[in-house]
Amino acid sequence: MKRFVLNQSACLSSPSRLAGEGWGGGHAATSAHVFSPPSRPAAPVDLPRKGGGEGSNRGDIVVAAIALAADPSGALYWPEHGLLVVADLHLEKGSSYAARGQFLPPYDTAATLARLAGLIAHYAPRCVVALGDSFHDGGGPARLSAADRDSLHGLQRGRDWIWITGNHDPEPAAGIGGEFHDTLTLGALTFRHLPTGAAGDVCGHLHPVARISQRGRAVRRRCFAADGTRMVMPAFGAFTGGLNVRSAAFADLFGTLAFTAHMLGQDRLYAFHAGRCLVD
Ligand SMILES: [Mn+2]
Repeated sequence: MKRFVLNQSACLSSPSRLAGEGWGGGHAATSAHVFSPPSRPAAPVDLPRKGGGEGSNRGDIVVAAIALAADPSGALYWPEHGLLVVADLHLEKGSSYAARGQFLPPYDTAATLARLAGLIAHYAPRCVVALGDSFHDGGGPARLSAADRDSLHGLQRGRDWIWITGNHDPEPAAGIGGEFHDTLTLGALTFRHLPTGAAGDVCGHLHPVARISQRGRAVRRRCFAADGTRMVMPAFGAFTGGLNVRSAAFADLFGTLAFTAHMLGQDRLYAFHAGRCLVD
């Protein structure tokens, strides 16, 4: 398996133009591999207050003592490295289904790229990491429309772009720019598609969603699933399905229900102990 260890020369080559004040951190990194110990403990999970307020974790999720800014869109930003991470884009899912005679709305790629463009404009990342299953199938890159391909290349201009391989897209593809790697290790964190349970893993693949009951009404949202040691990111792509965090796959990964579902809200995250989340 090809592994990639990020060093100072990669992803740290261009000057920082950090957007998104209030995410914390934000200073340009002087070393890719040396981290100060966290100045505060891991953010406690805020459970709903009586009356329905869900509580907010203000967007920071700690993994292996590193505070990552979790965006309500489902992306992750690591300010110290100017690193923006998105998982499971599943681009060209619509055209993949259409080729098999099953209709899905055809503009999923454009919609996903537009959301990604908004994030890139906001964070101005030095490096974007797509955490695997970036295309729904191996033929996806060739089916990109000219407009979508131009959009993608526009997003890549002036920054590094790393495609992590996934089970849907295990092979490097032509015409989509970027570099292809199976994993990316940066400091204490390893970005990979399939969860392994290892400390410091930031993964995708499972498309976590959480379901809770608020004042008698069930709410089901995509979420980050994390326990302070490892994280599973939500799928970023349009029209991607989700797997309930109460499914066995998550119990297998985290060992117990001692993890947190950080549900994606309109403009912030809502954190719930997994044990509070409902099964489907
Ligand atoms: Mn996958």
